[in-house]
Amino acid sequence: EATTSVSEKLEYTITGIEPGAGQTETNEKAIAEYESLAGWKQETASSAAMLTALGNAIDNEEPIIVAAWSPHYKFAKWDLKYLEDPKGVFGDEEYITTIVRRGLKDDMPNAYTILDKIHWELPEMEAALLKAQEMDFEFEAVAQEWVDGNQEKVSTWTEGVESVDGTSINLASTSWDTELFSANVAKIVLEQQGFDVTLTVVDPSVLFGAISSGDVDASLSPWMPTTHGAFYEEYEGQFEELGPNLEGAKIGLAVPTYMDIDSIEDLEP
Ligand code: PBE
Repeated sequence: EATTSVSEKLEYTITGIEPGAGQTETNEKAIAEYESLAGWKQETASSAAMLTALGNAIDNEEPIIVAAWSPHYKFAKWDLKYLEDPKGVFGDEEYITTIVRRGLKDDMPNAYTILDKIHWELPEMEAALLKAQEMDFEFEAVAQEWVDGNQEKVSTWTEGVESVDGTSINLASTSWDTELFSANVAKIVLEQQGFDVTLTVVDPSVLFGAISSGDVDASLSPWMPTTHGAFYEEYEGQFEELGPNLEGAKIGLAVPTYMDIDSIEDLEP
């Protein structure tokens, strides 16, 4: 049977990403919950390794099943489809939210106001991610170019906010493209406002604790409600959520469109 041979060819393996990604847990959950994935495993390494494996498979029209999320340039670069997830393990729509440490509003009202206003439309973010690919993922430069080209939008974030004189603020980001872009834009905008910004890249597991302890002032990186929901719950009440900076994100398992399966349930244990 065709689907059996696909699963066999895949050696019952999902090509995953970083062990510390929120989605790595979600993939394990899918493996545990779907009968069609009984006996499957995910191989974790990095997003870069997953993308290399995906590109190689597509070059050779071979089957592959990967941990996927959007926004991400892979959907513009290749013809991919998310596998249907009838059990809803990967949730429906995700949003990316901005969180800050408690007390930030009183300590740094100017930064708080700006962070609260930073928001992207999905097509805008997708365009920025394509640009990043062209610019070898030099996110500082990509963010600077975006800020330079979008002064009108930036001014809606900073309107009426007084400048400061070198106040230090610590931002943290996870290591994925959307987050690196948004964090670098936030850094530049806060620097324009006179802040001395330190940006640190951390794992999602570290992020919520660092904000909760006050070591980090703010982050625009959490994916909710599914991807980082467990971390969010663990620290709930110990940080402040300012709300979505991007809506319409998604995570799931994806395959090249030439593959003859549409659902996680089309796979074979
Ligand atoms: N991601 C992209 C991350 C968050 C952003 C879905 C790969 C994760 O923690 O899984």
